[in-house]
Order: sequence, then structure tokens, then C-alpha cells
Amino acid sequence: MDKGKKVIFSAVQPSGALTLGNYLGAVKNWIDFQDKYKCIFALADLHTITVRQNPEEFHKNTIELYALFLACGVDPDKSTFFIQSHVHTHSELAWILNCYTQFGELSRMTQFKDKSRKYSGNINVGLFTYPSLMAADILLYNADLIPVGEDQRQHVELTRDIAQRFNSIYGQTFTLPESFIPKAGARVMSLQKPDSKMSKSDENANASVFLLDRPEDILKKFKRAVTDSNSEVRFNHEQKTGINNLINIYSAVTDKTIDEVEKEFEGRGYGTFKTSVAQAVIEKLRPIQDEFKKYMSDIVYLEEKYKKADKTALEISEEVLNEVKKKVGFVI
Ligand code: ATP
Ligand code: LTN
Repeated sequence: MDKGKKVIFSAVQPSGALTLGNYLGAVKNWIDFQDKYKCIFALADLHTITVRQNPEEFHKNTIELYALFLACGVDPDKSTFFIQSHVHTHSELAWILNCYTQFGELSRMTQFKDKSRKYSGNINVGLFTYPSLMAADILLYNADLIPVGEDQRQHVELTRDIAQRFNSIYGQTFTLPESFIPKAGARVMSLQKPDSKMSKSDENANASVFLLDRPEDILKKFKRAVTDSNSEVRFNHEQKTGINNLINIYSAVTDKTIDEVEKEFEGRGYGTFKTSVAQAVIEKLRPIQDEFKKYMSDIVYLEEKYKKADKTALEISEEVLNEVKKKVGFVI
């Protein structure tokens, strides 16, 4: 590993097509980090099976997502971009960390509570221990910074607690990670229910904009976006209205500040604004969609890139796992 450079780690689950929320909250920042830091990224496919998947779709989503990340600008020659289930150290450290994570801590995780409600017929143990696997992902690379959306902050904090606990029992072993949460785009909300976050597994097709959506569908979704009965394009700090979400999206996509956006649309009404947001998103996504098609037509290239990254990830993480095992007292 490059000594001296801070380590960035992040992952996304291949649980469906990426949304604009995933892009603005996570992926966009990954790209910006690549030149300055040692970047390690993963497709968190072991996390994905905490919710029941259709095998063919899950398989297809994983390959497509790998291609989509490259299309978004993840450079496999600059960053290590691997598939979590290909690197056995993750499951192994996750088990060990389970034994240093308290039942009470996991019970307090809001994602667990939300998902238990959403998938009430399948509240499996994996869903419960999801954060210890995520902690393993992070700690295996001694990552310093974790770029994620707001919803993952709690999991990164728990990772710090677990690392600290382990270090205090066995001596300095793990680096304590910090989350990196972008200002604009940290929490992109559903276009239909602006009080919940935009999510790739939302059943309402109009609620989420997907990176591979056709321009006409993107326009339709923004035109139908739920807003309040006012008409002034102003950020309302007291209420989490749909208009706040649209302003946020426009600001993140165009790199303009909220003030600049308000000025640009002064006296122009919600209708015009919705069309402009759609247009800005369409233009942002066009080159990504073109690149995606190119990568998908060369599966051999994709395979070559993830296999190389899997190998690098294994080499780095095995060292950390062995140190942990030694400290705990395993015969190795
Ligand atoms: P699922 O619907 O399967 O739970 P998801 O859309 O919530 O998926 P994840 O795979 O859990 O997406 O998250 C991938 C990354 O995208 C994480 O860093 C997460 O914080 C970020 N993210 C997810 N949804 C949003 C959102 N609406 N706004 C900003 N960032 C988001
Ligand atoms: N739980 C994350 C995905 C994820 C992750 C990680 C993110 C799995 N392991 C490690 C950052 C670091 C999510 O996207 N919901």
C-alpha cells in the first residue's frame, strides 16, 4: 500500500439499479477522491442477501453495477474496486467482530429498524448483524475516511466503537474511521414521498430516478414530483418539503449553491423549475449512460478488472485478519 496516503473505503450493494441518490450521496464523491487518496471500493454483495434476491437478477445487477461504476468514473487502474464475496476475509472478520459487538448496539441501528418494518416477513439474523460485516469491510483496510450518504453515518460510528473496543482489549490494531458525508446530495429524498430517502428498492417507480433511466422518463418523474402548494423556489429550513429536495438535487448536479439556485429561479414558478432540474439531471447522466453501454459490451474486460482488484484486496486484508487472529489467540 502507498504509505502516507489516507485510505478511503466505500461500498454499495448490488441490490438494484443505482439511483440519483446513490450517485450524489456516494459515487460522485468516490470519483473525486481517486487522485488524492488510496481508494478501495467494493460491491457489497454479501450485504445484499440480507434481503431476499432473485438469483438471476442479483447476478445481473452485480455485473451491471460494476460496469456502471466504471462508467461513472471509477478508474480500476487507480482504485482497487472489487467484489466483496470474492474476498473471504470479509466474512471471517465479520464473524470475529460479531463477538465484539453488543446485541443492544445492533438493536439501536435505525436501518435495522426500518428494514425490519419493510421486510417484516424476513427479519433474518444477517439483517441484524449487517453492521458488523460493514465494520469488517472498513477495518480490514485500516480505512481513514468512509464516503457515504447520511443514512450510513450510524454504521460508521458503530464501526469506530467496535474498533476502539478491540484496540482497548488487545492494543492498537485498527484505524478509527470517519464518515465523509457530502454537503449537497447527502440525502436525496423520494420524489413521491419527500419525507423518506430515495431508495433503489422503492416499489413506486416514480419515486426514484435511476442512472440508466431514459431522458423522457426522467422528465416525467420530475414533472410528477410531489411539491407543496406554494410556487416560489425557496429553500424552507423548517419543513422537509419536496421543493427542498429538488433544490438540493439541482444544486448537487450543477455545483451551484442554494442561494444561486434561488436567485436563478426567482419568480419563475415550480413548473419551470421542475423542467430545469430534469434537464440538468439528463445532461449529467448522458455521458454515464453512453459509457455504460461500452463497458457492458466487453464483459471480459470487466472480469479482468475485478479479478485483479479481488487479488489486491485479499493481499491487503489477509495481513490485518492474521494480526487480529494472532491477538485474539487463535492458533495460526
Ligand atoms: P436499498 O434500497 O437496497 O436499501 P439504497 O438505495 O438505500 O439501497 P445502498 O446500497 O444502501 O442504497 O447505499 C449505497 C450508498 O448510497 C450509501 O453510501 C448510501 O449512504 C448512499 N445513499 C443511498 N440512498 C441515498 C440517498 N437517497 N441520498 C444520498 N445518498 C444515498
Ligand atoms: N451498508 C452500505 C454498503 C456498505 C458500505 C460498507 C459502505 C457495505 N459495506 C463499508 C461503506 C463502507 C450501504 O450502502 N447501505
